[in-house]
Amino acid sequence: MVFQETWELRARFARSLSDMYGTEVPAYTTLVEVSEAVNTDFMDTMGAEAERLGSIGRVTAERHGAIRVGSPEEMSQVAQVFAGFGMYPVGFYDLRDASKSSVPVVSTAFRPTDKDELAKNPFRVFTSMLAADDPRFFSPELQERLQSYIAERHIFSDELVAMAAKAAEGKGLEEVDADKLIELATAAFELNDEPIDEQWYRELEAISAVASDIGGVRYTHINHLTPRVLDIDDLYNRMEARGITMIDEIQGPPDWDGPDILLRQTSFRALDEERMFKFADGTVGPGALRVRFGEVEQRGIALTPQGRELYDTMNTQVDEKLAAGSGKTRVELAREVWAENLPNTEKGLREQGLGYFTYEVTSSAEPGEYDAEQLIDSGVLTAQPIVYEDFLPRSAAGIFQSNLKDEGTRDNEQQGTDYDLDTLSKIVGRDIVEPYELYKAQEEASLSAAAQQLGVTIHPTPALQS
Ligand code: OOG
Ligand code: NI
Repeated sequence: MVFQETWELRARFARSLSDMYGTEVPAYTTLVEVSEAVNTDFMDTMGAEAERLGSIGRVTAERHGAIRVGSPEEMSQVAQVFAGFGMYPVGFYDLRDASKSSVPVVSTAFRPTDKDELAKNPFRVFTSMLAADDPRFFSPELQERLQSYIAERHIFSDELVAMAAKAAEGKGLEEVDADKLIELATAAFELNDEPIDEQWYRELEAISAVASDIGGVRYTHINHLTPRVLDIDDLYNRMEARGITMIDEIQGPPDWDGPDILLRQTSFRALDEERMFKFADGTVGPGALRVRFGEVEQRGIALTPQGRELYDTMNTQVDEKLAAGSGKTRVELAREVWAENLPNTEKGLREQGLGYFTYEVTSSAEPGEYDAEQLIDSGVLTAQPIVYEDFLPRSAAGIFQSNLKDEGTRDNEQQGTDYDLDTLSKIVGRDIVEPYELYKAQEEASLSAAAQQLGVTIHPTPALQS
């Protein structure tokens, strides 16, 4: 019997979902192939510098998934499943207001939180819960039907939840149990071919395609699986060259003359998928659905709260310039705004406290007190950027939105239901961590280890002063 540790379970789970999704959505396999080619070529051109934001081994295996659940109960169950794979909730995203289309969900991402676990396998799943109780989207009468429809389904079996709990408790599983866990967990996210109640599905779809995708069927499924590339502009062009139409723009930061920051994402549009429907007259037959798509991402440096504030301000400026109408595209304007506002070197980001880094000792120092930057300048320390492991609400809303056929409906006269990090934490059954706390703790730990090793005092970097 071979014991499989948590990270091995997580790596197997990611691989198993990827294999399953490749059979369901063949264009995903193309996306993975093109991503791998982009990464290999980028390595060839850039050499060691290519791995500054993650080893090629990690990046090649790296995926994020997206799933959508229907109720607090399902959210708490899925959290228990992910805990078995060492994936914990990080970040709160309210997509109801981040988008002009009707997207009635609140979300978190389940992911490893420890840097060594992330290095072994960083699988993360963006997980959205339907806000069925939000009166802006659902009338009291519909809300009741929707909630009882969802309450009757059983997506995560007791056996799956129990096996995941055993994995969480023992920090891994013996091989036989591990096989079972992977099998059950993969099946829980597989597309089910049970005929869909046409009337019910279309009733919800008229309000929001996201609502029908979640609450119009008796199962959940992986909505997309996203590989990571080292050069998303190259990927975008190669996909278009292959005749796969991508959404109009790459979401997030522009391609610019400076370090990669946060997260850039793009996707190809959801494809029509033939599924079986049960019609009002009792007959069963094929119909079209359009929910699943392919997404790809490039990751950059994690920003501090000040860095993030600057990012948001720059976005607002770009929006204003775009609205003012200059004939330039969003990306062209963004490049200009960035060049004016954001330092274009890692050193600049560090000095202004905008990004997070870890520090490594590369030579010795005289006893004394130093600023980290001083030690870097004199070759005692080297700095490594901390990669952004999370998501961006605006990009997430953009991804949802670009894949909806129409905007759906929402009644803004009604008062929306309150959700925040605390209410969602209670639902999840575990404290949702703020991303900043994890990055900050990592920078702090590396600086205090360096100080100890050198026998000196290092003053906190600007990133740790807020
Ligand atoms: C999730 C959309 C958000 C991302 O990468 O920002 C997302 C969904 O479509 O369910 O996956
Ligand atoms: Ni995604």
